[in-house]
Amino acid sequence: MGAFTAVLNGNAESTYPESRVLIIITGGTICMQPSAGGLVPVDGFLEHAMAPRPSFNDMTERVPISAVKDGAKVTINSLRTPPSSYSRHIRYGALEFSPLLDSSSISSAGWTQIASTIKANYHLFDGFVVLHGTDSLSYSASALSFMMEDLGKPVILTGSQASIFALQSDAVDNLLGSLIIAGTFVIPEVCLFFHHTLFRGNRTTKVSASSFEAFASPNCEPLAKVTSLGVDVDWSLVRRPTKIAQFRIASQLDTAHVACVRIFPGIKPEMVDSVLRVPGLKGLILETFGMGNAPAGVDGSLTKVIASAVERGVVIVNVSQCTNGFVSPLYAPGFALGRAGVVFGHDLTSEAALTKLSYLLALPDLATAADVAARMGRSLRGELTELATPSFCHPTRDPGDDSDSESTVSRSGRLTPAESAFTTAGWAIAAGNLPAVLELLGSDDGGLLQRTDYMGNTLVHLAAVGPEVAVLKELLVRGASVHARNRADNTPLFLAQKTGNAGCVALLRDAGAMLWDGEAAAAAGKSAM
Ligand code: ASN
Repeated sequence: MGAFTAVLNGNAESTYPESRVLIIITGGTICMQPSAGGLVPVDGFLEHAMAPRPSFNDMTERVPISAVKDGAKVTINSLRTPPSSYSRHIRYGALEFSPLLDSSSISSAGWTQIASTIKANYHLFDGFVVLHGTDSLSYSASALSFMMEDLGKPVILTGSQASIFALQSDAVDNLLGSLIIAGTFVIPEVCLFFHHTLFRGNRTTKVSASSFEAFASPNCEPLAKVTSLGVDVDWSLVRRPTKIAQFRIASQLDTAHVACVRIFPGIKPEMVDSVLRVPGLKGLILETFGMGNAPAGVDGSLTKVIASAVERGVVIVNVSQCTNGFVSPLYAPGFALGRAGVVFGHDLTSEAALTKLSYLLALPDLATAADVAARMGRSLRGELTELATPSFCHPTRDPGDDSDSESTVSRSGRLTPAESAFTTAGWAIAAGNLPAVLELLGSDDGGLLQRTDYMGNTLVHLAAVGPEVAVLKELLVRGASVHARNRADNTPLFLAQKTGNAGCVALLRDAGAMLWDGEAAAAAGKSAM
């Protein structure tokens, strides 16, 4: 049966490859139903909400898949979507929290459970979708972004404003969009997907209690948007690991010794002082006016309270009550806070500031408050804009010149400069010519690492079977993914292993690459590229 017929029928003979995604269900409105005591989450989401819907289930044979639950290897039911416009099925299984929660009850224990579940299943899936209530979704997305280090696969949090069982709901769009993105694009960040938009999770804030457009990312453009034409990813914004390191998690956050105070006109210094003197308090998020201003108090009494807490070792972080913009010591009140030792949180959201502080306070290697304060002001996961000075630059390209756009290729049939750079890089990789590869990468804006050849091979696939390990290393430290799959569904590690390229196998493994159970065995005797 041809691929075209398979798309129409979506049956078992489909020739399209499958990605694997694990859905971690924590609760939230998306899986709620009415009860005598109000809306409550109900279990069995995969069977009751997804299996009956054709967009989530192409009705082919159910294949049991492996997963890890509570530290034990288990076999779970899976379903798969019909092929997407990216010619892939997404096969997925689900692990449900017990009990399922309204997200107002999710705290650092829940974040630890989500992060540990992803860590335990990391080698078994291409991406992860976390179903979560919307109320504390931005806190969880921010917390998880800090807990996950050298993440190489997509982790997408989503939920909905109305239950999936309601007639009119945003649930199907949010869940399907998350599944397709997690199974199609190597966006190695903790993201939040809502209302057709993929955000960096730690930049988001819930802006509506009822609208389907519930989240905003006021200081960072979306990473991707879903349109009628597909998913438009802004690769220039996507962060990628640039270290040769394996994925790991920080399993604890210290939310027990932090607080958040919102400054208001007439706030009493004693009030702030009493919070700052809560036994064991180590950090405070101060939500200030505008660009970071707070009243000094009579004779500078509030400033003194703050300075004295900083001297006692409390880390105080200044963030703005405005959703858009950043804090700076531009005005005298903000300047005074800076002199009192308050850290400027640039354009951090309160959610990101609070969870980042909790993360840093739990790190064993940060000994002093000064160490924590220094890291608070720097970007760890793209959560703040380090250079928060307004800038202006003229467009560098003549608007009439579309010579490097995708559309030019299809119209003229000629190779674009980006395509010929990819081809040249492919030859240089095959020849093990490191200087030539370096030269091409040096003049590239990151687009080369995203491109593929007609078989879906990235430059990492090509380098994995090339003669020069140093070339592969250069690609990886520039943020190229070890997890991308080509059209034959193979990763660079699979190809390196198949061709017996031991140096590349070792380097790819050091950089976090891994093979699924049985993948290596399945490779034997098959043409890979
Ligand atoms: N109260 C719900 C929750 O956060 C709200 C929602 O999911 N839309 O769990």
